[in-house]
Amino acid sequence: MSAPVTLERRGRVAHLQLDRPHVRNAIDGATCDALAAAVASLEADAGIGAIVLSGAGDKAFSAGADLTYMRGLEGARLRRFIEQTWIVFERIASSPLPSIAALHGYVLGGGLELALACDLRIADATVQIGLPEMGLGSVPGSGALQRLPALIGQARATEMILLGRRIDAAEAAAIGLVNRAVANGEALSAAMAWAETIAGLPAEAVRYAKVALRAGRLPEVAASLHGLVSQACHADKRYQTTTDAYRR
Ligand code: CO8
Repeated sequence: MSAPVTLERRGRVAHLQLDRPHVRNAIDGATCDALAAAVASLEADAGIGAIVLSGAGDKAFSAGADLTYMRGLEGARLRRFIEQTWIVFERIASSPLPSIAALHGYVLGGGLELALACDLRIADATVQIGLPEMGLGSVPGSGALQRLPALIGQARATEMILLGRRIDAAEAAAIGLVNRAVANGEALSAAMAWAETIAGLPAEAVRYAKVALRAGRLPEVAASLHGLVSQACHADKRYQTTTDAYRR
């Protein structure tokens, strides 16, 4: 059986690809395990500075949770799988490595929730983005309830969750669900270009920027954290070199 996720290193960028195009890159337990293992190995690799996530084939980034797989699970095993998707997606969101989702075709349900766990999203003109869970008698259980309102606001998130309407790239970019809309077939190359830029930045500064962006907005916490973060980044050799050059 072929691996559900492929991993390719291109310089300092790792390209992770969901590789189940025959089921529109639907996500099952083995896919979650493979994603978690890949992220862990990349974090241990000092040569990697950013991750790009995409889906194989021309039809979909991901059509969401593997419904065939889910139908074979009951009770605690079903609950464990949903919990597993939540944990793996949160693992990606909280990773010190920044991640960019390159989206094309169907980006549905758990597929959108995986994309929401990434730091940035780029969509090509073929995307159809939506959350069909409510129509299946379920709720988005892998992070959309938490991440979507933070990204596009409560009202729009509620609309997407309750109505399940699919949106296109232009609308997704207009509401901030994706950072950029690009032409058909260009999401992966655009994401790789951004990833190369980010992977070339000082890793510590990127790591702390991610921590600070995710941290609570309490002013006291933000102020202290900002002090720690800035101090740590200013201690970086590259910053010293830049400021020395500025003084000369
Ligand atoms: N899970 C498993 N198999 C899938 C999935 C999926 N999510 N999506 C597509 N496939 C399979 C199809 O069964 C089909 O298999 P086969 O060739 O053996 O018949 C193959 O992929 C190709 O599918 P289509 O022929 O339908 O391909 P199209 O390109 O015409 O259509 C669509 C693609 C629109 C994505 C369509 O396949 C579709 O609607 N898929 C289901 C999308 C969906 O509802 N996903 C689930 C979202 S909800 C979620 O992720 C959280 C879990 C919710 C809990 C639900 C409790 C019951």
